[in-house]
Amino acid sequence: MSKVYVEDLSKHVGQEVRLHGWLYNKRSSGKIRFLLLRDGTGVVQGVMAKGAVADATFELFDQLTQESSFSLSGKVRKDDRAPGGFELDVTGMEIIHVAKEYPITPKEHGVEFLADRRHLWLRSARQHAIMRVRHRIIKAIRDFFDDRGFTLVDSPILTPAACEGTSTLFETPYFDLGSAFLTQSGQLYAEAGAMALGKVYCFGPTFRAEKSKTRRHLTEFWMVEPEVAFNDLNDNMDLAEEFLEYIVQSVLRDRAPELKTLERDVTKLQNVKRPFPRVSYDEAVEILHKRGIAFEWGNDLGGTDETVVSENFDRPVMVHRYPAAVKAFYMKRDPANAKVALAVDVLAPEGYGEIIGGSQREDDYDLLLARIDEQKLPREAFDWYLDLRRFGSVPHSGFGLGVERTVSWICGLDHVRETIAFPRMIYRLTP
Ligand code: NSS
Repeated sequence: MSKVYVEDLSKHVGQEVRLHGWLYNKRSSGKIRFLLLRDGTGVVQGVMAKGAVADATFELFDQLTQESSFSLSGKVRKDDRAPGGFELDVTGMEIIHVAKEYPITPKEHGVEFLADRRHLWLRSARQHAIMRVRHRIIKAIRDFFDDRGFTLVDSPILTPAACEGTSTLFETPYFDLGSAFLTQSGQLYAEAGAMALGKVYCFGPTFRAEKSKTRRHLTEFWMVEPEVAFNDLNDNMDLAEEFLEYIVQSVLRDRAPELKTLERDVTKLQNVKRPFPRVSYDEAVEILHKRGIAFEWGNDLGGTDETVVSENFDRPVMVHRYPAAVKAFYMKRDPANAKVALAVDVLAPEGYGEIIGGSQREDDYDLLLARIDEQKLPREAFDWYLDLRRFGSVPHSGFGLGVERTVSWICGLDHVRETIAFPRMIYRLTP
């Protein structure tokens, strides 16, 4: 008898198969027992009739508690009324492990209660759907760059210095060398990669000791960062919009059932097609003023400001040319206006805020050195980075996309804590 997964049942109609999984639910009606088996690829109902199995097997039903592990053998039958389209006429069953009383029941649980049991919560249908969408997004990210001639050059996680400001660094002792810092972004190393390989990306976990306790902030999150030699800010925006369209359309195509489980309004995602609107920071400030918000030129856009700006559009909006003073040291100033940096943030629609941050990089040695000094960054730690401006410097650009914020937006979630299997936030390090 072949060992199969629920997702493959369509290939085995009329055949006798064996499934392994966990008890999702059960009920009995007269001489028939119904068992819902979930195996990670789907859920199928097993129908066990008295007389169709040995009496001892029929009695086993009573021992099965929620989340007990077991195997079912039976004949696959097509049934259009069944959730997955198939049912199993059970001929045999074996219990693998009887679960203790399972803490997560179909009733409503508080978020903290569930977060404390995240290792079990992942078995729930909603979480299962989110993890499947996340995986598809990550695959789309890799496929997009791999298909376009980018080389993956991963950046180190233990680093000697800050990339995105010194206030959110996680520090750890490092043998005789003093302190190491968990990376906030792989960008500086990706720039070195781009000078060697032209088009590169790095993709890995990044860390920010963010004091922010919001629905958009994690202390550990995954970021993908493409970096391209000879790309200017416009090329960078072209790449970002093609990339986001590709991700969203891939998920729409391949994860429709999951989006349905999540009750996501997919019409909002179908709009995510190029070209995306591009507005300058100045224009964004005007939008805020028109909406009666007392926003001062020179400040960074806050979460609420981003929401107000993005409400004007039905797809992601690219806000470019921010005041240089609120942006990172490595960004190139606009030759037409030294007050602004050649930066771009992509704001997701529906109030999801910034999902991409990027820029054209400062490629002039003297200007970059001046910025490092201005921001009181340690020169020695950046000497290797300055080398990129000493030896064949070229215009180049890149950006970083936060995976969790993207998952949150595409799934339509309230909080990033559900977008990653084991979220890390200022107030949560467990499980
Ligand atoms: O700080 S960023 O805006 N930009 C960078 O780190 C650049 N060095 C990227 C680059 O040009 N290569 O962060 C990029 C994205 C941002 O838009 C969010 O989507 C995400 O990273 N991000 C976060 N996600 C979750 N939690 C936190 N705390 C967080 N911070 C940034």
